[in-house]
Amino acid sequence: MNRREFNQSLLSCAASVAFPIPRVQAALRVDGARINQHLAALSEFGKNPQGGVSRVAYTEFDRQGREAVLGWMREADLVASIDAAANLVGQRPGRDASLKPIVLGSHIDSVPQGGNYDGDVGSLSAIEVARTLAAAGVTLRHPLKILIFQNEEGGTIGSHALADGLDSATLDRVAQSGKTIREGIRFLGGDPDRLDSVRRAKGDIAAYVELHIEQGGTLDQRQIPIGVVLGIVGIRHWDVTLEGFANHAGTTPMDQRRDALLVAAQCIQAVNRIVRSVPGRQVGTVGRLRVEPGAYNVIPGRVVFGLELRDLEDARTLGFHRQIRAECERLGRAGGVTVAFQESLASVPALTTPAIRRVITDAARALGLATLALPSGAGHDAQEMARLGPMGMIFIPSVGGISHSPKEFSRPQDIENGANVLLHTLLALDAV
Ligand code: HGY
Ligand code: MN
Ligand code: MN
Repeated sequence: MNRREFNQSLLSCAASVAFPIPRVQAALRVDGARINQHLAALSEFGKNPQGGVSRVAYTEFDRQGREAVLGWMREADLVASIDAAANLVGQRPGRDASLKPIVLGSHIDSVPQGGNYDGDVGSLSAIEVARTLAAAGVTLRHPLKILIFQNEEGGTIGSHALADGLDSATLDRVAQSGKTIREGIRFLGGDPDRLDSVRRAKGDIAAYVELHIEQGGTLDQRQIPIGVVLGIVGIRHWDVTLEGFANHAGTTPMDQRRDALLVAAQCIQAVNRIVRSVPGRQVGTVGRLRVEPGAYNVIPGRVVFGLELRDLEDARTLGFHRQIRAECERLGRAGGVTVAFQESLASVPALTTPAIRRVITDAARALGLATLALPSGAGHDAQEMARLGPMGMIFIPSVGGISHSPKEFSRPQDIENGANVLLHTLLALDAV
């Protein structure tokens, strides 16, 4: 079956669905080849020799990638700008200026040694959706806004600026790049002294929809092309500081030490034991560890490790935290080491809007694509945007369930499918 026959078959299928959009719009499709070309071009900014990218927020690579995205926004006939929080903004008026905007978006910053798809697929697909509408001469009823949020990986910072503002503790926090968030916002062309200008309130948007790779393996294992997200986990981070006593490694007997790293190791074991002690999808990770003074011949006197806990219910996350903290304090007393927890991130879980889930499911079905409803184990800007209005998320498969890795990969056809579902979800939401 050639492409024209394929589209004709889909058109008849679309007509059979209770789809409130005009038939000519039902036939619209994105240019999947262009999305995949832009993904390849974006992957050059921060490219790693082993594959993937280190396009960490607030680095020169991040800034260069953003410049490319601003250019693609303009090619899509969007008015492109940078807001005070340093988010990239692409907008186009609708036929009815009294309506609130429908927002599409995601991010293009990556973790160190990350992949070429996390955030990038949703960002470039959103721009392609706008370009497809412009090329077809379709003006939506609602204003269209595309937001590429800054520093999603550092704690959904750009979207948090809209939904809840950024307090001084957050602005002064040192990000992965080594810049403070305040310095990073300036570096990317924002103005941390004018953050009030980006603050939004509940009801300021008509809807937010984000396309993203699943980052887990469910869709790939079950060979289902589209995921309809049920909800997004909450994520909490703590910096755990252990203070023992640095001493000579050769002259200090084993039973007279206050070894901060030994107790930290016992605490990390406890994190794993406690999080796995009850059934559920909760996860707990220690991904960062700093040992001082960090020499072969000195007993570690000070250790700081980063604790992350995630669950769809915040109360469960806080329950695990209480158990872990009590156990670490007990281990500290036994080892002559003090233990202090300092919370550094708290993003609350967000359920998606059932009506938008139905629209996404119908859009996929009209395109002949099977769907599966599933939760997101990854955090997203969408959970911040859920504070401002109805929210939905569309997933496409991550091959092997790999993400935050140079081996992260999504198939070009899956990317095109996801972008078409995003396009038809937007058209359906605009029609209501
Ligand atoms: O860490 C996350 O869950 C997301 O990829 N930032
Ligand atoms: Mn992401
Ligand atoms: Mn990520």
